[in-house]
Amino acid sequence: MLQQASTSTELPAGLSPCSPGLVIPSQVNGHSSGPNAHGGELREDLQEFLGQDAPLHLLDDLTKVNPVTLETVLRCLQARYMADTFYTNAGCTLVALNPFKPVPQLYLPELMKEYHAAPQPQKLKPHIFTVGEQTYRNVKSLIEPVNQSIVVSGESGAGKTWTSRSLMKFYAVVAASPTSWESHKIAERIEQRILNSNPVMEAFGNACTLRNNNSSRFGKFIQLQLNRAQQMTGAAVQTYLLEKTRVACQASSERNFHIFYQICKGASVEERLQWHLPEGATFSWLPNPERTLEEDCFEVTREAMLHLGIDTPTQNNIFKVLAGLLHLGNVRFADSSDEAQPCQLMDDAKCSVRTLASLLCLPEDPLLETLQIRTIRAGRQQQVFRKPCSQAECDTRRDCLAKLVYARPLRIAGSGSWVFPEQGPWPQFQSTLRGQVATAWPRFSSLLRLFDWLVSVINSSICAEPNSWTTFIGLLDVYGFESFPDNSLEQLCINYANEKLQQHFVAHYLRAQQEEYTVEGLEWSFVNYQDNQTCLDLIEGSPISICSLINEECRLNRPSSAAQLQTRIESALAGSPCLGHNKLSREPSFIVVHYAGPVRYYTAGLVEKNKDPIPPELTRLLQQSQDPLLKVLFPTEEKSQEEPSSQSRTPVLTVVSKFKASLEQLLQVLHGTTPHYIRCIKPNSQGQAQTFLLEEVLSQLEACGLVETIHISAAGFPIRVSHQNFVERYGLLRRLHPHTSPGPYSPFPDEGHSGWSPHAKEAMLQPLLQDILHTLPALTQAATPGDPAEAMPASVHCGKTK
Ligand code: AD9
Ligand code: MG
Repeated sequence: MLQQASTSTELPAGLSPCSPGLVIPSQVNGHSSGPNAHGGELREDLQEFLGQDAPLHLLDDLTKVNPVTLETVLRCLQARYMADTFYTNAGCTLVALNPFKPVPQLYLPELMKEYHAAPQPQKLKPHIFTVGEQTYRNVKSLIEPVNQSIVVSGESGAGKTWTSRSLMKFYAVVAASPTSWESHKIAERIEQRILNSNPVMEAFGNACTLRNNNSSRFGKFIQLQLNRAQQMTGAAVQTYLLEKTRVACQASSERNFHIFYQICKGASVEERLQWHLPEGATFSWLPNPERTLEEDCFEVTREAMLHLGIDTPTQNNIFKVLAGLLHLGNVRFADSSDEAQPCQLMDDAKCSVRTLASLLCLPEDPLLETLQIRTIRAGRQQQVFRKPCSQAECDTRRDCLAKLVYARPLRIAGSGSWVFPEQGPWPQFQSTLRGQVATAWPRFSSLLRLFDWLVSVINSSICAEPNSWTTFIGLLDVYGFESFPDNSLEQLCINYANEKLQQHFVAHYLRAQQEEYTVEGLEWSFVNYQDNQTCLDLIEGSPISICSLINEECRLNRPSSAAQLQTRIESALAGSPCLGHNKLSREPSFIVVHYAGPVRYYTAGLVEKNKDPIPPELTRLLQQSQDPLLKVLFPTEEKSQEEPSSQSRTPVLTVVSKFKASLEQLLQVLHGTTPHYIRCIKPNSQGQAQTFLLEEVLSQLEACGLVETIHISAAGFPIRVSHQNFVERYGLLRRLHPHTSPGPYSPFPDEGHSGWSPHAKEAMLQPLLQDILHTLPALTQAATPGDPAEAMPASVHCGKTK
């Protein structure tokens, strides 16, 4: 693609090379040459093309680059980045470059108010606040008020969480409600409470990875609820698949969830004593503790929890249980030479078991026995057999215990993925999603584990009363596309989610819009785009896909090696162009060529992770706990959900099948909204400011189809209103014309007979004028590529079909 594209260095129309202040900093060229992220030299064609200075950093809209090619777009973004301009319009999307340095002036409340107050925010510099404000205005649009959503995408570390956090702050400022809605809760404004959900969820659900020091290990869709007066009256959070394996297993150079470091670094002397966390203690589930991150601030988390209504004793209870998990990680077993005998504890682990038992309020002997011995029920009488576990099995049970406390297993039969509070103002939220979730509640109430329970508490603290909101703005911040040296089921799910979102974009924008033009009979030359459907077919398609093959292994419950799974995938899906050739790796693996690049997934442990098995003895053990929090998380009445009988005929629910279902739900919610897109771009993978690595950015631009988006946006119709709506809304403009007679769409009922007073007419016209003021800038900005002066107000299309 790159070779075919033009390498013209022509300046964009409307800009002259001698415009004042157009000097690109010397670093631009410095950074554009030299070794790239992959350690090689920059490709010659890029080097040649990008080595020249140009005043591109003043160009706010990529639809006006001339010509629109990957090179020109890249060059423009580079110039803007080096000039500290991080946001750029790209037709229907906003490109957000990660500054990798504090830019406080970009997020001041005054600036938020400026965007909010501007008659035409589109005329201000591109910003996420423009998108925020547009979305906010659309919700109350008189033409077609409809729920809105902002989909923030980009690879890991690109700035999605930062962006959605900043948007939440924006709405907290512009849509603040006048009073607190529930007096019995902590007397704090609802929007503050909503903001406080971020540090809590990030402390428990984010971690330092190779790609990002504050990487989200769960997906999040937050629904900001607005009343008729456009005030934010509450919010609801939906989370997706927390990477809970991290509690018990962290890749080298990565870390556990932030909260573990926070308690170890931030606890007071008394708390250290209570939680058995002496200064300098080492825990195997706390790797790289010497690295101090800004996310390690315990006080911020505690304060936020308090504001959300989680009082200090409850907090201490949570932290005590987490400290217990750290001690659990130090429980190690020696190999047993006699299969009939349980593995014994390593010497230094005895103390850990004692401390663990005391912190989790569990009886010590049954605790140890549960880790060492498996009980099997068999035969008609369901006789109980006890079998000592091997050393590896003991380790697996230990890890499983930690995961069981931290997050709810996804495969629990009968449950969906939406988490609801025990009691909460949910009916309206549910009705928004009617048919998808209604059956899931309230069965969840007994199946919450620590993370889900926290989300549930947050929801009950921030969710609005059923009748206090009418519309919502949804913010989607999922884990970004990732590729590590070692990728497993977690990365497969994460990248699958990103493929789904990319498909949503492709379907909604690149495909649907062009198809609509064809149906409408408009003159349109089709812009080709990269459709990721083939990759999705490979992952989730029917009848055979990677997911179905992994599920099949779980269903048949046959012992199959990692190599066998690789062979099955390779032979069954050999025809897919998105299945890469696995030549280099010695370990069994397969390669998926994602829209954002190829990723190698190792098959070892994949099936087991997909089953996410929970030995029933572990649940029973935790039900014996006298700890108040564990009693809530593991009520004694909860039983069969996690213990499907061996004779059960219900299909095995696996992690991927549950994840697939929750993604389908998410997409249905998104389809019911008007989506807005923000593409976060990571200028370099080292997280360095002022460093724009061309090839890294290039691959991100290629992956998300930005150039195609720009082409379609530049030549297309940015505003699409149904014919009926348009006539109803603007029909009266005919009347402003002296030679037209009243038409069927007159806004003044009975005109000509009742004699509306000029005052009444003015009152009725007022909203229309507001509407026009709101719409007009977008109309006039709908320019053809090239000269902005040739902006075409005619770029509004009143469809026949819509
Ligand atoms: V992941 O998929 O969750 O691994 P994100 O969410 O895309 O990833 P995140 O928002 O966490 O990335 O951003 C990564 C880091 O970039 C942040 O921790 C900040 O240090 C930095 N960042 C991102 N955006 C900005 C910004 N607008 N201003 C300053 C930023 N720093
Ligand atoms: Mg994130």
